[in-house]
Amino acid sequence: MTSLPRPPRSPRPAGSPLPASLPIPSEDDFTSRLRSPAVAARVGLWLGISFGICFLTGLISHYAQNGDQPIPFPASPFWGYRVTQGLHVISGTAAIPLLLVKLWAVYPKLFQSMPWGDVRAMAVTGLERISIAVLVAGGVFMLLTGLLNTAQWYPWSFSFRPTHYAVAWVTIGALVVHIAVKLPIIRDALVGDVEDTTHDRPSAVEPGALSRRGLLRTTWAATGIAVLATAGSTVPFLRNISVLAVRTGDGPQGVPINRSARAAQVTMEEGGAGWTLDVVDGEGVATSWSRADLEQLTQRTETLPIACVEGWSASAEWTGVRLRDLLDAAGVPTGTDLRMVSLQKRYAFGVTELQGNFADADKTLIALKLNGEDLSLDHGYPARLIAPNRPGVLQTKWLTSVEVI
Ligand SMILES: Nc1nc2c(c(=O)[nH]1)N[C@H]1C(S)=C(S)[C@@H](COP(=O)(O)O)O[C@H]1N2
Ligand SMILES: [Mo]
Repeated sequence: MTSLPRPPRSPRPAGSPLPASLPIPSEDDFTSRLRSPAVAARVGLWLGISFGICFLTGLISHYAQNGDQPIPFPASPFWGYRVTQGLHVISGTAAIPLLLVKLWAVYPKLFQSMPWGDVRAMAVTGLERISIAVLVAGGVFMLLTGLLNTAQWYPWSFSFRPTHYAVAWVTIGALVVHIAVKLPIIRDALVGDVEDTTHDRPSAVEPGALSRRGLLRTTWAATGIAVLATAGSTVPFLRNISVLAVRTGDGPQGVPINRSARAAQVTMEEGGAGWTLDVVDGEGVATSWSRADLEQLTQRTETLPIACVEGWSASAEWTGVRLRDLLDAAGVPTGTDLRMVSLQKRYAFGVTELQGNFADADKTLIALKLNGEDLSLDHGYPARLIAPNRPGVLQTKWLTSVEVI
């Protein structure tokens, strides 16, 4: 194709306070024909799909962790949360290379000049730019905080979950606005050929280091590698190639550990001879069980995953007493919400709420054993909660009492 003559650089408005030497480029200084809506729309389509999956699975995770659930989060299928949270982390990971390429492809727009003089056009352009600024800032914030969360690193002082949740809504709102505004171009670009130049900036005429198809193939490959490098955290057969993943199965008794007994300041003595698991109702302690008492009761074995909100999950075989059996012995009616209280004195999650439908589920256990051995202290000895379809963070270890709310 013949390259078009390079259009003149757009003049700065007279009286501009910027000294001529400041190297702020104009949109027309970007000449690569790779930075085209034909490329941006294709990468954007997959980025939008990733954001969509991430948003929906994030809503599920947020709801599952809410104390207040107008419609109770279901206790089945037992693997549901493992799948949705796995998808959440995988789609978020996939979005990182996609967002980088997308931003690279549209970067020149940052230097687009305003339609000075035309008030209406200025208002429309201004609003559109604000929505893009919100979208970019929100998207980067979501992916960065999510990524650091999977690394269990919290270099900030705000509370992760409410902040990640609030910014998610803002980001998705800005994304919807962005897609609505761009829909005609997106549609044109996606039905047309990738080499099509209809919507290109006039200066985007120089061939890049790659062809457009080459750039897209590289992007899909980078996305695939990013996913494979982390998905082993949650997809068992990928664990051996997932170099960046917390390996499923690493850790004592074949299950990783998120917070150790040491970090939670729980000692073996506390779970020793004097330990009991008390069921407490409005009138005080209804029943009190030592570990030996619990071992005398009917033992059940269930295969259930720990699905950590931070992205890893691992399935294991848990043995112990059905929680409903203990509640029946204590005369607690079905459908009762409970507070699961642990020996832990530091940090959050020492106490969690268990909705009635979870407390009553057949698979919900007070586990005493993991994969055939007594629980290790780090896995919650002497007794821990393990319930189906429940975020890992709420599978309370080192239980000491179960309280009726
Ligand atoms: N008491 C208490 N229980 C807890 C935690 C905690 O910090 N304190 N961490 C939770 C988290 S975040 C996860 S993912 C699971 C992990 O259980 P595991 O260490 O046996 O794999 O335990 C949960 N139970
Ligand atoms: Mo977790």
